[in-house]
Amino acid sequence: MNGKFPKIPLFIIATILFGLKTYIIYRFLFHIELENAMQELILAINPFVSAFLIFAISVWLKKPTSQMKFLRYTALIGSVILYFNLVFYRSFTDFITIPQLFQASNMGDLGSSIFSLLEVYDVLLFADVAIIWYLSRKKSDVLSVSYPKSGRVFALAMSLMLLAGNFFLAEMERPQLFTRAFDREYLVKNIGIFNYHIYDLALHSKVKSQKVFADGNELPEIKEYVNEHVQSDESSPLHGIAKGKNLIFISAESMQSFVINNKMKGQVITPFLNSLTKDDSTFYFKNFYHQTQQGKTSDSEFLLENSLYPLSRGAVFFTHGQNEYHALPEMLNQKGYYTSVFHSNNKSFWNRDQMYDSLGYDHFYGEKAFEVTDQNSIGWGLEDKAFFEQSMKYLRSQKQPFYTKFITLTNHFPFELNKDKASIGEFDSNSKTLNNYFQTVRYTDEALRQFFNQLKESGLYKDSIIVIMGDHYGISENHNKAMAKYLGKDQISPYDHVQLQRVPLFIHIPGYDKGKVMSEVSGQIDLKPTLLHMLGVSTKNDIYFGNDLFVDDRKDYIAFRNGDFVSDQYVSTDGICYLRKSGEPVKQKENQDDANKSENPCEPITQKVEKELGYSDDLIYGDLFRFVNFSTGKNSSNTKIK
Ligand code: GP9
Ligand code: MN
Repeated sequence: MNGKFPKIPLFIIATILFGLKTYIIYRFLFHIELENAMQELILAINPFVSAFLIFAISVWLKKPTSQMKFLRYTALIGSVILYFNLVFYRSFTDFITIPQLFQASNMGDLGSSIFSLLEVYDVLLFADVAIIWYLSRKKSDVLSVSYPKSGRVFALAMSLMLLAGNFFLAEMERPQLFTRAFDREYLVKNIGIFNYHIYDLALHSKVKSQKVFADGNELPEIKEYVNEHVQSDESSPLHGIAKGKNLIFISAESMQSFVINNKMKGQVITPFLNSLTKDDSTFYFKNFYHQTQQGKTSDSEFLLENSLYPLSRGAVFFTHGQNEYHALPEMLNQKGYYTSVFHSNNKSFWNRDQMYDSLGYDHFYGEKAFEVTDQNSIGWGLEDKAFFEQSMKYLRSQKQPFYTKFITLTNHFPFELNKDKASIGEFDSNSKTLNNYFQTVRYTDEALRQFFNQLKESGLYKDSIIVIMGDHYGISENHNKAMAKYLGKDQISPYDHVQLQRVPLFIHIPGYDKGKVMSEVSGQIDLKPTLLHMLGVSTKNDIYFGNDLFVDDRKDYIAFRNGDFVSDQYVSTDGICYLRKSGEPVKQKENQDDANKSENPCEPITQKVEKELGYSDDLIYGDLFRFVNFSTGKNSSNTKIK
């Protein structure tokens, strides 16, 4: 009987069985969204690649019994890891991260409901382990392998090649998958859950070790710098103007300033926002810049809530979601505010679920809080009009005063909209992206008008201030040619590119009548102190890198994450210093020698920018806020390292 058993090595059988099981779990038990055939393919391949990678290690074990033991225990451990993730997923629609594993509250939540998360058919998920276990015990003599060294090396080479192939496809499908690290679901669907855990472990260890070496001694220097060069003691004329009022903040997806008060083929693009620029109750900032990097929307949120810079690589929401912060929601909570976010997307996207906890939000209304149907969704999900409409019932029942952040979605790349919902035509250029953009921008503009009306109807309007901000650019450099056509230019110069990073900012104060268009150079880093001061909250002991937008004593530049900047007089980008008003490069003396190098007028500001970015990074990497007692402003030396 033994002799007739087909001689397929057990590590191959295990690869097939375990790979298949993993695929079934990915495909049918996790709700992973697959947008195209390529994603389907990657999802089908990666379970087998991971399984082969692990099981093929067994060929290095000489004794058949050791090989068999290795295979059955690896299959068991792998299955338990998968199953834990599945149970966790059923509760949180997310994958386990190392910090979450040690976060008592998360596991506590699971503890009470764990039995409701188990299904009878789950037993079947261990069928492969049972088969592998049985075969490894009964057929060890025929199913073990004894390869010469070359065979073993071949198996290893094969594992690595498969892995490289998988990573290559993943990188093709989702460029910068690893550096941007924006979503666990993307990672799992592209590289598999086991590689994801390894990645998570590596990231976690890196973050942890940077933290361990920080002890708070860096703080006095940073504080001294911000006190001297950034933060101002000047009191804002609008200090306390909205004391006790609700703060409604709207992050307008991919909204850039170039559409405001502008036309496309003779059609007004944003009639509602245009009307706000002329409204007495509104301050409109026309030289306001986004300062985001790879973390896109999440970076803009980070800037808003903390007045710290996002990181130059990766999304700080993802990499430092466990840090101690002293953020806008937390500070407003302390003043009796109820704080929440409305955003109809998966809660784990950009690691928002974790980060919002760290920022101190009371509640996050994610995708599940909304009724999303085929009729009311497109592209990234729920359309903005339905989003605001459906949010009203929650908003009305919130305890006041509240700070609520809304994040819109419809105006997201690739700017899709059903034709019957579009109020203006398309642009015509070689870029479908730019052609579509105007329609979705208009759609969001209409959704905002509708929301203002609903706020008025609900009675909330008069007790609130409403802030609308574009989160980051929508039209990237890839569309420069089309953009030049739209703007009537020959080309988009580096200077133009910087100017295109302007996003609109509106601060609307019902009942106020001295609003105007503000032309100061300003950026997302300025929001936290500005809004806190308007709500009458002191920022005396706080550490931040922006300025109140209504005081005169401001640092006169806005730093971008890559070290470029815009100041009152200059724009510095690509190592070239331009005059801000004219866009002309600053003429430097010819035959410049070392002595007059400092005559580049951008240079002193560049140095300040680098210093500031470095300090902000130090605060984040070292998780230094855990050493600060913000009620006294003193260092608290006895804070334990988390
Ligand atoms: C997704 C939304 C858009 O939740 O925030 O993200 P983005 O791609 O703009 O960062
Ligand atoms: Mn965005």
